[in-house]
Amino acid sequence: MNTTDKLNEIEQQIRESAALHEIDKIKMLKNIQAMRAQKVNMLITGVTGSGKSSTINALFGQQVAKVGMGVDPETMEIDKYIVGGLTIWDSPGLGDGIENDKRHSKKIIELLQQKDEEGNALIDMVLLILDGSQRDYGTSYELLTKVLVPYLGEEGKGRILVAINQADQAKKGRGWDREANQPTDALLTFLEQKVASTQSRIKASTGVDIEPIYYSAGYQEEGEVQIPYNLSKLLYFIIKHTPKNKASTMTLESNADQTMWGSREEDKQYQEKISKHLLSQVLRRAEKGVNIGRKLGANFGPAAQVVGGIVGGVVGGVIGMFF
Ligand SMILES: Nc1nc2c(ncn2[C@@H]2O[C@H](COP(=O)(O)OP(=O)(O)O)[C@@H](O)[C@H]2O)c(=O)[nH]1
Ligand SMILES: [Mg+2]
Repeated sequence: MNTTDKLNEIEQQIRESAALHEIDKIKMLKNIQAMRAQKVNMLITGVTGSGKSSTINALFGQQVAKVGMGVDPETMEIDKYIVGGLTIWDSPGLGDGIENDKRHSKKIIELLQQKDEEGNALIDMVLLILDGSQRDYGTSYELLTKVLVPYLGEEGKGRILVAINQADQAKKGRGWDREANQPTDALLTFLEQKVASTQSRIKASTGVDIEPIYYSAGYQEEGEVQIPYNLSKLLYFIIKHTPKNKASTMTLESNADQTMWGSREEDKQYQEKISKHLLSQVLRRAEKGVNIGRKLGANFGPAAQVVGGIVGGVVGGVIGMFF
């Protein structure tokens, strides 16, 4: 089901629900109308091989981007994927040689300067992917310093998310618990240190405080499959770095395959946050005083409980486990 179908289904179930007040229904249907029209644009960048395509596929469906394809530098265009209301721009970062770097920077700068119909910046958020198996992020720091931070503008700084992929390969595969698909404690410590040093390097070179997160997009190769790690966390941080009213599109377009989103306690906490964000967008201004509390229960109004059930049932995937 695409976003339009999902929203139609949610709308219909809200209309037909005997448990909701008419006034609340009208407000929610208006919210859904606004969500339907909402377009969101994200730029994914990072050195070739960092896992941009794999990440796009893990987040938004396995068929979106081609994995393991280097770009042809001569004809280099920024790849563009349209997933319903979400447009993903996929561009290599720096590190492909002086000439190519110039071309890539120019294309990214052009994109960052593009405006939408309302005259606002077209790009809503930027995901910079670092390769966790590498140690030197010099070219990515340069991209941040010379391109992303200056051209996103002052208020755009909060729109940059730095994410370290291939957490499983951070120590050449050592310390990765394949059974549990998560790092051992030793690797966790290593990853935390990597985050801290990356954060201070970014601060030193750009003056901007950006706290990276780590994850693994996973891979599928010759019958071997490794599912993602911390993907729910990644989606939640993407949402957090996107304008609030636009981020629901990302959840609605996210991978319907529930197994991708993980079932550890930490995964569930992020799934809960993602669920509440989407629910709050449907409930906006409806049910006066509605409080998206810690749990669906005492703090939730009756409408929120009903609508949570409807939304969770229709959207499934990353939020299917919460409601
Ligand atoms: N082990 C492991 N391999 C990964 C991960 N993410 C991507 N890869 C592999 O890294 C290679 C490059 O990935 P790709 O998504 O094409 O990178 P891109 O050039 O940035 O788009 C492919 O062979 C992927 O299967 C990961 O989290 N763990
Ligand atoms: Mg790619």
